[in-house]
Amino acid sequence: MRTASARTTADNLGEEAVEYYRRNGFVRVPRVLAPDEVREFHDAAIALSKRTESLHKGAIFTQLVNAWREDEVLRRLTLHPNLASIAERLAGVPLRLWHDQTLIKQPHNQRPTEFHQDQPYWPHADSPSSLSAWVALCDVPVERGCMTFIPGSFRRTELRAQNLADPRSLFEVCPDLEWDERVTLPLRAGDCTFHHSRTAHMANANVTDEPRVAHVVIYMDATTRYTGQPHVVTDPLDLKAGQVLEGEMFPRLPA
Ligand SMILES: O=C(O)CCC(=O)C(=O)O
Repeated sequence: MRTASARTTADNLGEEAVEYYRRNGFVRVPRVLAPDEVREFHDAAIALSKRTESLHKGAIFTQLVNAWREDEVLRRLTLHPNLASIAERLAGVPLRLWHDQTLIKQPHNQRPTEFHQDQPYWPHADSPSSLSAWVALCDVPVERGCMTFIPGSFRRTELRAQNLADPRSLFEVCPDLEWDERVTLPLRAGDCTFHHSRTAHMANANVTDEPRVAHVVIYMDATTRYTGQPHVVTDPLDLKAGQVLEGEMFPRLPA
């Protein structure tokens, strides 16, 4: 058991963590949630996965998008002021919620999430600082599917979308990234990694007997405009290309 110590907040997060994030495009932040919160959010994520259909239909993960709209407990996690305050300190600009997703890798799922950048999937213009908080709701050692990042890859802003089901996709789009350093970050329950939306990342397969339960809160620059590109979050909304993504679906955070 890990000994209890203080939660990390935006106020006590060291300046070296902020500098590390700005240099590399990701950072590990321990203890963003208290242990009793982790248990409550973990159980809510598992319960939601039993009553909701996964958006992803393959074996990579069970993907529950905009869980905060479906479940009051997960809503508190997605809108969590501590997560949002740390995200804002790292990004250094005002943020909004873009969306969340609960991602569960089932026991022995056999499939990694392959290297990709997030931003090319999104219908976003004017969002240079968007980032994700990937929160571990259980212990996530390497064997359960923690994240691996390529430092500095967020500077590759020109790349077309990569396929997270194809292990060669990122390296076909950008061959030189194949030879860059990779950093793998196991997490204890309640820890978090933050990654910039252009940071190339992957997650291992879960080869353990327990599900890997992660909840990802995705923040965008408060000024982000809609491009009209198809996306599951924006398709049902009556939006016009060029408008700022704002309103109740995209609240300012921290509130
Ligand atoms: O958790 C995973 O398997 C992948 C997560 C991911 O790609 C993301 O949060 O952007």
